[in-house]
Amino acid sequence: MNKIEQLKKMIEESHDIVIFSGAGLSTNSGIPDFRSANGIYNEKLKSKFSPEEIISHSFFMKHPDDFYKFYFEKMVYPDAKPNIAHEFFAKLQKNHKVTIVTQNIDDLHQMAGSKNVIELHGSIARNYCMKCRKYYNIKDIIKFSPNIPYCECGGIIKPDVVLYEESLNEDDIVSAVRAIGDCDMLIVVGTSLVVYPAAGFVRYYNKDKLVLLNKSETQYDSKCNLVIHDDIKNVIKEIEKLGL
Ligand code: CNA
Repeated sequence: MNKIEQLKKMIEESHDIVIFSGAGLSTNSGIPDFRSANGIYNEKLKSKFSPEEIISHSFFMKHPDDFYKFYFEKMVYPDAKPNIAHEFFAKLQKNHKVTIVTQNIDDLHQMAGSKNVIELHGSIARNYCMKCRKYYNIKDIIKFSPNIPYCECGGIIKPDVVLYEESLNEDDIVSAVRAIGDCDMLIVVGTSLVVYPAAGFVRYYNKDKLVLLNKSETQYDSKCNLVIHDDIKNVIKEIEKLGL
């Protein structure tokens, strides 16, 4: 049995599946990830600050103008559409209980039709005034690009995205850990597994169907029951050819 056949068999034998996704899932939608060769961390930036510095809480508070220049240019892709992989994971819901635990902030799982999505790092789709808490959607704030979006009350609008130095939402942590601990299959896809605490959640999986679908190696490869190092779109095309 080749690896794709093994993956198909594991999926068919599972009732409760968690998809743990990262930025690599959305590169085929035209959104660069952070750590690939053509990812945001390896680009030559105009700014003297590193991406890690810029997308931190303290930087946002001190330099919202520089933050938003970077954010609108590098992190917000309002025209991006779900790709074959988002769609495949959404279709899995027809015959399986599927929970998506994502580190992505791009809203593409939901746009593909996935229902049960835990967004560990928040979403670009939601934005709140820091002064009066008024809600704004992405279209509301993109009008201001590349400048700071301001609320009617004069307050600065902040994306509901977990920046470096900020904590993850407690309810999301509990839900993610519970889903991973309870599921019978965990598919980790498109993530370098280096951003904590999210990456550590994989450790709560305790059964024998831990699958890693990622272009490059990760620190968890040796702990997985099945590892496929390929572009996720090739994996999905192959498994769909087998009728899944
Ligand atoms: P990362 O550290 O950039 O790792 C991405 C991983 O995906 C790498 O190991 C790549 O080898 C792999 N990869 C890239 N393209 C593909 C592909 N087509 N098929 C298979 N594997 C691929 O990103 P992580 O998600 O691990 O890091 C977590 C950060 C990235 C989170 O805080 C996110 O919010 C943040 N991020 C999100 C987005 C998004 O929402 N689309 C984009 C960029 C960064």
